[in-house]
Parts: sequence; structure tokens; C-alpha cells
Amino acid sequence: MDQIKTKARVTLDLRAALRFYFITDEQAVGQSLFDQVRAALRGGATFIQYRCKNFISDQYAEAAAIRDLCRLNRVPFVVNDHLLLARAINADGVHLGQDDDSPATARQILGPRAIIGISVSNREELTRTDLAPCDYVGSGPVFATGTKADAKPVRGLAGLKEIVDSVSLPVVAIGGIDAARTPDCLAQGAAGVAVISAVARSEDPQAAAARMAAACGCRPRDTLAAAWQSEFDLIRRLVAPALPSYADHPTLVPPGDDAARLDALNNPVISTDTLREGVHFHMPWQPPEAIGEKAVEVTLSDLAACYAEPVSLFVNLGLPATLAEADITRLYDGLHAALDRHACRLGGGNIARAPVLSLDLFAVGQGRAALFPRRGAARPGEGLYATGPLGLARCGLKALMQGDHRFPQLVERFLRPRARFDAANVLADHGITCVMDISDGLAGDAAHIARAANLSIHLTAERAAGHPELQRFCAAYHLDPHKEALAGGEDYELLFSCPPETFAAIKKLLPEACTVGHLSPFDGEYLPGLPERIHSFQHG
Ligand code: TZP
Ligand code: MG
Repeated sequence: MDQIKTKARVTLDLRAALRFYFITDEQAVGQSLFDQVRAALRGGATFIQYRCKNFISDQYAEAAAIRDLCRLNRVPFVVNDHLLLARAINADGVHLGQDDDSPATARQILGPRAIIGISVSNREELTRTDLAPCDYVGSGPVFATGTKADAKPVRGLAGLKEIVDSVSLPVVAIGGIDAARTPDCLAQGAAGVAVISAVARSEDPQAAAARMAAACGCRPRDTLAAAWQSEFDLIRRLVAPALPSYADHPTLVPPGDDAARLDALNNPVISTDTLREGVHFHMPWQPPEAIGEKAVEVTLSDLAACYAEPVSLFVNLGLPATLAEADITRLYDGLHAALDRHACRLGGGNIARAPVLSLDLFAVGQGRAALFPRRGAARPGEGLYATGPLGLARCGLKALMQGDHRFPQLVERFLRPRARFDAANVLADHGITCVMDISDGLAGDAAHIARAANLSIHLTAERAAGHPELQRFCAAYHLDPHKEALAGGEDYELLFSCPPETFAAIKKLLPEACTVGHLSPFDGEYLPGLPERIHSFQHG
């Protein structure tokens, strides 16, 4: 039976990331821990554990440099044993032994998104380990090891299999493993193999890492990702793909000057949006292109809801030092693709360093002279309608966080929503005066209309919850599709009100449109009869 963890916390593909797990070796001669990690990453390591039993504060800078190198290359970085160092250095997580802080304490201190690993050698340790806060298990020593002085008795492949078969978390095999022994470990069902000496004590650590990677089915990284450097060069490179399109665009001058000049806007409509890493998105959830594309679509969605044609977009980018230039370029590839889709031009912007990746976008559109829809224009007696099914993005995110690949349409809706200019045109042509886009969930957004128009809205989202994949998802995870449709945000369908006869005509052109409620004079409650515990979508 499928269960959603109350706080699904880890990246989509933790299992894949654990495949080739490298642990630093403070006893290795002639190689700093940083050198080891660089060689391991070049070779193809997919996960790094900073193991430094005798850590002193002087080593902080090196540990932070290792963290940055991992982050640039989008490889998880966890700290061995030292929970507070993991916290101080903002690691992706911690790996705990049986005698370290408890996984529950680690979860409390590092938060819901941290990766928490725990060493479990045998069945007896398994019975006394609280696996609930953990994301993966390290199990060994599978073979004899000279690296860990206090290693537990060797468990062999059978011992490894016993642990793999007893836990539902991914298991990483450890202890005396090299490239030759890797296939046997993986054959026991281990998600990956963890090594110290096979890489760190080899004559040529990078070549050894490449051999390990080959055994694990991972690719080497011949060139490691580099951080972005010069703001001005970066801007030039990011803007360049858009420049040819200005030749046939009458309304503005290309970006590059101090300000943009927009011509021929009789009914300018302006909207702004913010997307911040850790609040609105998380890098591991989606490729950079999808972040750029979605940022544009959600910003333009507000223009669609106001019947404005997009003209120009301005982007203020906050970039952390640990974002690779290649990832920024990919983010902009997505941004340009979405702009092209809507014949909208990049008007200009700015780049500044920031603690996390953030995008502040400003969209300028050309509104319709005679029609600017308002939330307060809704009237009692009208129906409330959505231009398409709801709850998809919310369930798509849940599927992503579970690493469940069975619901591609839901995931696609979360990753790549589309501003509904097509639907907006139909609504405008039918003279609809109350429209908004659904970004915060039907319940939350309907409440905005009820408040603005001072009426009560009786929500009936059963039809909006009828998408077959949503139904299958909810059946698999024992969720109520109706509640998902009511609470789910980020679908970016349009919500509108009109008389039922007008809706009948609209439905012929927008077959996916559906009834989600009806409006009555205000009776003391904006959303009477709303099921309990329906919360609108809140980023966080
Ligand atoms: N835990 C169990 S065995 C081991 C640890 C940390 C040492 C692994 O090192 P090597 O050199 O890969 O055997
Ligand atoms: Mg330990």
C-alpha cells in the first residue's frame, strides 16, 4: 500500500544519488580532503560524505570549499557524525553511527529536507534503530576493511542482503569494496556502494574513481562545473539568444541600455512575481530549464487573467556563488523558450549575488481597451468555473517527492504549467468580467473573489477533481481527490464567474472547463460548507 510520508523530504532520486558514494579519508597521505573529493567527483562519484573524525575549526574553510564544489556539481554532501558541523556548514545532511546523536535529533536540528543516513551493521542494531527520521541506511562492513579501526565484524554479501531485505529505505554497502566487488554488492539489492580506500588510497584517485563509476554504471565528469564569475559577461551570454528576435518586434529596444523603451502600449498591464529557492522551488526537484520556464509561465499567467497580451518581461536574478554557470544558462534556455512561446521579449533585468537562487520577474502586457476583468465583478446567481482540472500540480509534486514515476501528467503539470492565454481569449470573447488565475488553490482563490465581490461561494469541486490520473493517484495514496482539487495550488487554470447559459457556450470551446461552485448573496461566510482542514496552497 502506498503511503505518503508526512514530510516527504529528500530529493527525487536519492536512490540514484547513492550509487557511487565516496567518503573522505583523513589518513590518506599526500592528498588533501579537497583533492580527494575533486578526484572522486571527476571520476564520477554521485554522493560525498565528509568524514573527518578529528575535525578542528581550522578545517572549516576546507570543508566549506568541499561543500561548494559538491553543490556546484549538484552532488549531495553530508557530514559524518558531527551534527552541529553539518548544521553550521549547511550540509545537505548527516551520516550517523549507532553511537552518535539520534536520527530524531538530527531531523529536528537539520530540518525536513536534510538527508539523514544511519549505519546499521546487523539485525540487532536494526531492531534498536529509529529508522523513521532516516532516508538511507549504510550497511557493513561487507568485506574486511583496514580503514576503520573499530569496524564491526564482517557481514559478507549475505549480511548485506539481510539488511536490504529488512528495510524499505535504500541501502548503501560499505567496507572493503572496490570496483571488482561492486557488482556483487549491487546484486544484493544495494542502492549503491560506499568507498574510502579504493579511491583515496589509490595511486591515481581519479582513475580509481572512474573505475568505480564504471562498475556502478555512472559517468565520469571530465570537467567539473564552474561557478559564474563576471556579471557583465554572464548577462551578455544570457541575453544573446533573444537579440535576433528584436528585429521584427516594434515595441521596444533590446536589453543592454540603462532602461527599456516600450512603444505603442495603449492599455499597459503590469504584473510581478517572485520565485525563491527553498520557498517556491528546490533545485533537486526540477532541471534548471524547467525552473526558468515555469517562472515565465506563472508570471505571464497573471497577464492572461487580465486579458493582456504579453509584450515584455524584466528579470532580476539573485544568484548564489555556488550556482554553476552551466545551470544558469540552462535556466535561461527555459526562460527564452517560454518567452518565445508567448511572443514576449526580454526587456532587461539585473543580476546580483544572493544567498539562494531567486527570480523577481516583471511582466508588461497590452491590455484590451474595453475589458479589464476584476475579482469584484462576480455577481450572485452566477456559477463559478475553472478552465480545466485542478489538484494536478499538487499531486504531481507529491509524486515527485515520492520518486513515484507512475503519474507523468501530474508531474508535468507541476513542472511545466502553461499560462492559459488560449482560454483567456475565449473568456474575453464571451465578455467575462470576473477572472483570476488559480495559483494558490481553488479554496484560497475563490475566497479572494468572495471577499472582493462580497458574496458567498458554495464550492463543488468534484468535477474539477475528475482527471483520471489524479483519481488514480488519490486511490493509490488514499487521498480525497475533491480535497486535493480544493486545496491544490499551482495549476494556473483560470477561475471565472458568469451566468450558466454563458458557461454552456464557453464549454463548447473549452471542453475541459468545469463547474466549481455557485455564488449567492453574502450569508456571513465567504466559503460556506468548505470541508474541514482545507488549506490553500502556501509555499514553504
Ligand atoms: N564503516 C564501515 S566499514 C568502513 C566504515 C566507515 C570503512 C570503509 O572504508 P573502505 O576503505 O572502503 O573499506
Ligand atoms: Mg560515526
